[in-house]
Amino acid sequence: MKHIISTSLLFAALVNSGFAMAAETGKSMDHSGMQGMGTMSAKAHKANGVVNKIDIQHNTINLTHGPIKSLGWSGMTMDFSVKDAAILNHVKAGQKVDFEVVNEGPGKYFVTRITPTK
Ligand SMILES: [Cu+2]
Repeated sequence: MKHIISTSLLFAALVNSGFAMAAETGKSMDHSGMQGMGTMSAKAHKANGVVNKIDIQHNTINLTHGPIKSLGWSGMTMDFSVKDAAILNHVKAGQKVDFEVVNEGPGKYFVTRITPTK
């Protein structure tokens, strides 16, 4: 009985250390991944387009944008979210704009900068 207990404890210890190592590896991989993203100019994808509609209440802007090579996108009309609705105060519907998009996961695209095209 004592032997069985100590074996299961050893097994548990091995499993735990295995998980700990996996977690550690995952962490360091995430970290290096983030560092890599950081060096790529904060992953801001530059684009241009035309403003169709601004929704301050929902922090969204609908844009018809040109191709965004760095995202592998062709031109299209779509909604973007913004984290800071204040950036939408400087543009209006119908305007040509230059903007930057940050991708924070599947389907999560945020406009972080937007200015009227000069
Ligand atoms: Cu698009």
